[in-house]
Amino acid sequence: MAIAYNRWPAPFAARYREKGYWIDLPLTDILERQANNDAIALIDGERQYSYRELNAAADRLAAALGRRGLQAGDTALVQLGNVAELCIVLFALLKCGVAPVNALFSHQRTELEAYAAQVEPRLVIADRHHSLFADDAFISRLAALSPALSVVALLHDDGERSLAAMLAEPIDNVRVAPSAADEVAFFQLSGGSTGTPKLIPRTHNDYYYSIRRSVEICRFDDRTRFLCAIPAAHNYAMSSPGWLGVFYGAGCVVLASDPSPTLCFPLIKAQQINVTALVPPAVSLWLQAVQEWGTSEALASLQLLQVGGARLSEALARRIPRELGCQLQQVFGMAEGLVNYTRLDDDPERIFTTQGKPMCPDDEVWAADEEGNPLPVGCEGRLMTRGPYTFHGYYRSPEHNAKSFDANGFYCSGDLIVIGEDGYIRVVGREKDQINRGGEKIASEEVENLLLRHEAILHAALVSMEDELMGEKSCAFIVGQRPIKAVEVRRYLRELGVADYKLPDRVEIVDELPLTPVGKVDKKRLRQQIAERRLAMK
Ligand code: J2J
Repeated sequence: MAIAYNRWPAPFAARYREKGYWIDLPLTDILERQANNDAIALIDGERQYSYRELNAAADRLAAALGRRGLQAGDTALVQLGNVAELCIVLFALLKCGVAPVNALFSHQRTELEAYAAQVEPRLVIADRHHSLFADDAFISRLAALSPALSVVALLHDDGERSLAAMLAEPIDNVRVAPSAADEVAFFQLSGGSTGTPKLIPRTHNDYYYSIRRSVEICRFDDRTRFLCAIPAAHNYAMSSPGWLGVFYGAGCVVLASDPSPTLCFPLIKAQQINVTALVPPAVSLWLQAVQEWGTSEALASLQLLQVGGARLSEALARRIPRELGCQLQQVFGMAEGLVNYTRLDDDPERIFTTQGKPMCPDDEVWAADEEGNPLPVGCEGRLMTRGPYTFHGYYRSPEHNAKSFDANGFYCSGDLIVIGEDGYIRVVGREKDQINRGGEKIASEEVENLLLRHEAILHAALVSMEDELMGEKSCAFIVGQRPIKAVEVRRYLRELGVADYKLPDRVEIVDELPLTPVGKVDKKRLRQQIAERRLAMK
């Protein structure tokens, strides 16, 4: 059975097909069109795969999964880091129509359980080297949440759950098939602003368009040598144009486990990398490294640096071509769909000062006032959008969807933007209750709910505080029944099993939380309070 999701209204789907955005091919086409190509597609440390080998590996795994009864309409929970198996697994799942949630490697029990409860996976693929999967206790917990769970395959396992063994099985005569192009290919993770992390169904048709158009704008081709040093499971790394875009263009992807200069600079030199994608804090670290090491010679092959995921300051933007010796491209995207790019031949001023313009002529983007009415060009408002690759609803979340979309199906991203005469967008703020910690998104409500489960915590509010490196960090204001120390709060959250980046960077114990006239916690005041307190301490 196909996975239920909110479809595009029929007239829109017809138009997107007519205009050639939707081509009714499954995402497996990205790899299969290169099935006889012996060029190197993927490098992970000492291991490398040609297109032919990558496709064959995905075929073998798809057959192994098919043999175990997995089929179109099933779902999977996948948690792998930046390793070759992440790419192989994704294609194998696409080949047999199984739609995965690709959790980030930094995710812990709370996140994975929330995803499992929503998609009820029939399959789990993870890594024994992740603390959650070091033994089988957590797998039993997942099985309790998902009665359908029948297959578990683990990287770095040499027992009966070995992913490597599954990858080595012969194909035999197993027949598998991808899901139809207008069905769900996989779920992307929402940055979120609610208590439970939301999932975004993405179809083959919409996602394939976003990849092809990104490849066109960023001019990826068979000479592209892309370093993937941001989490490969993230939408940015997968599709803007990301590693899927590189594969579409028949270039080469080199994986790195993190964006640190000590790891990446030698890789860039050794692999003659010409394009990579970063978040702003990593850019700061790269600039600092070049300054300290006194040369950008290691980066000589690098031509294009994409920066996105969080606001890039104009000052930092201007330093990129000067100090790193490459061109900058700003990318303002979201896992829900819409992606904006500065164009490669744009005037440098535009590249330094805007977050680009929508990639598709049929992306409808406007700024709304508080009543949801369109504002004139140049005015600050809420980003509203719909288009051929922007979703129409979070998975199984009718109530939240009712708030996130207007009556005409426009999605409200929660970003505050200004759209210029020329259609270029500047991101100037945010309305959603979320903290953007250097590209990693924290839904305040999710952390607050976890804090409130502590026996001594009466009220909790998580707000952002400015940070030079990360852009934003998080501060938890807590009203307790007794004095609680910051370390206790963090230890508590860690024990509950939440990703490290969600742990409050700072904890403020207060007697009460300020309220707005309508009785909601006044987060604006809290943000001011913490800013003033930190200023006074300097
Ligand atoms: C300011 N804020 C930005 C930018 C994202 C490409 C690039 C990024 C993402 C991503 C992505 C920003 N300046 N340049 O999926 O395909 C903030 C906005 C946005 C939210 C989306 C892609 N680029 N943001 O970051 O789903 O607030 O996707 O709504 O993780 O990140 O976050 P996410």
